[in-house]
Amino acid sequence: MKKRVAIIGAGPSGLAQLRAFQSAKMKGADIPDIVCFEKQSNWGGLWNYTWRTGLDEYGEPVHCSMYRYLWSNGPKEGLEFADYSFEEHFGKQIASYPPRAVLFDYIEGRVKKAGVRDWIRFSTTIRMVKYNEDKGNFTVTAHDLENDRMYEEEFDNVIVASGHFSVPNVPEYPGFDKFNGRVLHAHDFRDAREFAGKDLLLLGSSYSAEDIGSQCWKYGAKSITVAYRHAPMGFDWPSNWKEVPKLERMDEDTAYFADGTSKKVDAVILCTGYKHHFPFLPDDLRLKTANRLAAADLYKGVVWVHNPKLFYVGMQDQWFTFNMFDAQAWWVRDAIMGRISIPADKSVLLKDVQDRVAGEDAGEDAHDAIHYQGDYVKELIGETDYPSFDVDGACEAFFEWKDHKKEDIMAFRNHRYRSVITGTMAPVHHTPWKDALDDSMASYLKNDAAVEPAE
Ligand code: FAD
Ligand code: NA7
Repeated sequence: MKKRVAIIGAGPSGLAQLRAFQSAKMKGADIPDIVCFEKQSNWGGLWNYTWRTGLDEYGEPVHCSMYRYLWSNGPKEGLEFADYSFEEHFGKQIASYPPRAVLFDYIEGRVKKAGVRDWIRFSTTIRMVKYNEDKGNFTVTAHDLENDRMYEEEFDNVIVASGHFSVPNVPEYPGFDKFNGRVLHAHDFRDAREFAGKDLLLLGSSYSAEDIGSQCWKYGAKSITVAYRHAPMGFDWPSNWKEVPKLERMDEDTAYFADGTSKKVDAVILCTGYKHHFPFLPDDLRLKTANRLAAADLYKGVVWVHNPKLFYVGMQDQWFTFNMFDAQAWWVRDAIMGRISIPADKSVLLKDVQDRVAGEDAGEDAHDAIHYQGDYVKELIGETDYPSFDVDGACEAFFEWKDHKKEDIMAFRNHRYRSVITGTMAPVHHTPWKDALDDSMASYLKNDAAVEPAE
């Protein structure tokens, strides 16, 4: 009997897993039967944009946390697939910070080429996964949303690739209930134009605060005030942008901060992060971790230490994204296919997790963190047949990116980097980011700048 493998989620991580198995099949391997369950009607995960917020047409929580006008927040040279370059997909090199639609097209291009769409059951939410001690396998309960039908199937392995930037962390502050304006979480933010001419308060000091604030600034917000809990982001912000210490309370129209200052605002956007949330997993299978590079309880960052037949892909905080998911997916594939053996002694698995946590904790800054995750990617790739690529070169792109942000936070997306896959330098984008209001793929790809050849 062939093994049966369930993959939960067809976002970049789940798609990496499908591509990993398909690539083994293409090379003649006898791969397990694969079923990928995806609750949305299309693939792409967070990159599959919807205008919807709250609940979808079936009453399911909307997965999407992305918004209109979202451009990549890091250089594409840090995430390029080693087996499918941007040049292969677009027929030319493109600028370094593509908008969402362009990256969606790129993600989709690889899996269309691989021909794995039939392996996915769309509009199907996983409701429960249980481990059967007697049979040594899992029972997966799925809900076919279109036909409103629940059913169970058994699998030898389950791979959780359901993402962890979808279920919002929503704190409450005194006075939110009295505030006359809108209070929303970044997860429900969709269109910056809604806030043109408004005074905005954002809570948080990480990527969402930086980018949603920047979007609102770009599309005409009157002012941006960002309240940080521990430390400010510290960029050289435009004149109508201020960082202030922690929010203490609000009244009908004013926010009061820990330094005694206050600001009249029209709306509050909670850029307060996300929760790892797996309502379909019982206690013995459910990952509980902080959003960090060394996730809890995952041997090699992917194997559930308490039951090594269960895997998680993409659960770490992310400098590297698509190429790290690939490294993980290739490794998980090989573990399932018996090409890599997982130590039977649980203490070895736990020690591996402990060492990874200590390794991350020993780092002092973002530079160390980038190297740490780069080394992790190298480690996994080194144990599989995923095409090796210049991971250190990708780290360099991240270091430059950090410097460019420090130089000018509203202009870092005007820079370009060299592909570590093809060696080609990206062209300069035709329009500075702050002036490029049209984020469509057609507009972005209208780039006729000459491509510099590889060195
Ligand atoms: P997701 O993309 O979240 O996909 C998970 C999939 O699982 C979804 O399709 C979901 O519908 C499905 N699913 C969930 N639960 C179930 C269930 N019970 N049953 C069936 N299916 C289920 N990364 C970058 O590289 N560059 C960026 O610029 C960037 N910007 C970002 C901006 C925002 C606002 C956010 C939130 C994230 C951003 N990211 C960015 C990081 C992002 O996490 C990754 O790029 C990537 O989407 C993660 O892929 P994933 O497959 O692990 O998770
Ligand atoms: P992050 O990176 O997890 O950051 C969450 C931020 O929210 C962080 O600055 C936290 O402050 C802050 N936070 C969390 N809880 C609170 C409360 N209760 N009050 C105030 N501030 C709080 O999430 P992001 O959404 O920015 O980024 C997630 C992904 O989306 C990322 O990978 C991007 O690619 C896009 P702290 O620093 O802990 O003081």
